[in-house]
Amino acid sequence: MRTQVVIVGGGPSGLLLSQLLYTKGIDSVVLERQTRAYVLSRIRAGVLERGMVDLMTRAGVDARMRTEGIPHTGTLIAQGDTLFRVDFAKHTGQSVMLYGQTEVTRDLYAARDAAGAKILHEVDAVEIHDADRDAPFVTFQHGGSDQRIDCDFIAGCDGFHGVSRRSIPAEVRQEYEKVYPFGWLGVLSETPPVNDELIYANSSRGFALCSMRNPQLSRYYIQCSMADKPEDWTDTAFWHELRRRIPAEQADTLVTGPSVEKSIAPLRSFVTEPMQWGRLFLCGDAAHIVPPTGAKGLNTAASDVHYLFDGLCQHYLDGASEGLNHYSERALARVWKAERFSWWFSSLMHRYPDQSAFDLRIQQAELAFLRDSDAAQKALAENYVGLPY
Ligand code: RFL
Ligand code: PHB
Repeated sequence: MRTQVVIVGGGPSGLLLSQLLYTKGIDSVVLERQTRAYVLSRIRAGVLERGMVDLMTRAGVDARMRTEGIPHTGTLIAQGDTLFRVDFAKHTGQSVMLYGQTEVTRDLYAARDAAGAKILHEVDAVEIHDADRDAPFVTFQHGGSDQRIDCDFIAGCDGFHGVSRRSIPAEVRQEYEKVYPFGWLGVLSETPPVNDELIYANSSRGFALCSMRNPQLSRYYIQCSMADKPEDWTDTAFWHELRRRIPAEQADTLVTGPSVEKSIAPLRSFVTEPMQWGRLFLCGDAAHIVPPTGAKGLNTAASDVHYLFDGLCQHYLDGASEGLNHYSERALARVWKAERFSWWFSSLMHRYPDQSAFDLRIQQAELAFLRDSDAAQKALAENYVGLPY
């Protein structure tokens, strides 16, 4: 088999790239390790930046997002029982869109199906060959047989545990990592959200976040120990703890119900450099991870896809190599700003096991500064709605 671009990984990065390439007549094949049902069962990001919304529009998959997504023009930050709002619209003239990653993925699958795209599920033993030469190829197992696809380029969109990053020789790669000493316990419940905007809460018992997917589906998180297992937390225990971490007024009106999903995510900051090796380009979680505070994971994956799509269009449509040659620098310049913001927002909102009395006072002072300073709120708003591509 032969194609122009082999895309390893059929998560949001891989599907979005393949759909964008299709709009320009560039051929691709997507190789996904899991079943489609499994990919669609993962509950992950919920907030889309303007750049991601624009990419969905360019890919022609924005119709349902436009009717079912909920634009948010601000967010609430709680410090104990006090609450203040950061107004994105006032500070940036922009908003974000509440629309789940699961729905983004579902819309992309529908569009790819309609176009008769080649997406192979349940592929195994994917290996990338000759990415540093002129004629790369990918081998894998599918449906019980060994297969090979020759291509011009390979997009490594296979997430943090994928094969693509590890295909770049260790001596070429530089990795930067910070692991946080806690996780997020997330619950999805078929209950109306406690508030019509998100609430990020810093409490003496640890961080909490009130988010949503739609007017009847809420997503809540609490900071937990990495030693915890989801099954350690009954629904009753979760709701009790959440109530203790959010302001009394919201705790009193919180509607609870059975969880329809419950999981624990670790918090990690990670970047690998470079994001390109010969004809192999890494996108999204394959190249970097952010802690979820600030919802930058999926959005940073989207900006990578934008730069790679731009480079591939230049190559195939204009015969220019500039975009592909500078992919890694362009993507990393924005990645590191998202890393900085996610790290800063995480540091501001969580309780750390080794936090001294001094550290706590500094955290409180920083929150007070954010509450009282227009300039500080503008900086948060600018990062939250998404830095320009
Ligand atoms: P994904 O979504 O991990 O998709 C990668 C795909 O590649 C497949 N794959 C392979 N396929 C073929 N061969 C192999 N060897 C393969 N190895 C892996 C996988 O099955 C998968 O389908 O990466 P992508 O597309 O770059 O998208 C990135 C986003 O998914 C990610 O940044 C966010 O979801 C991060 N994230 C969150 N971000 C937010 O902004 N807000 C959140 O609330 C939020 N919650 C989360 C998250 C990530 C989590 N992970 C990774 C554990 C919660 C969790 C649990
Ligand atoms: C979510 O709705 O899952 C969500 C929202 C905002 C975040 C992280 C996760 O910062």
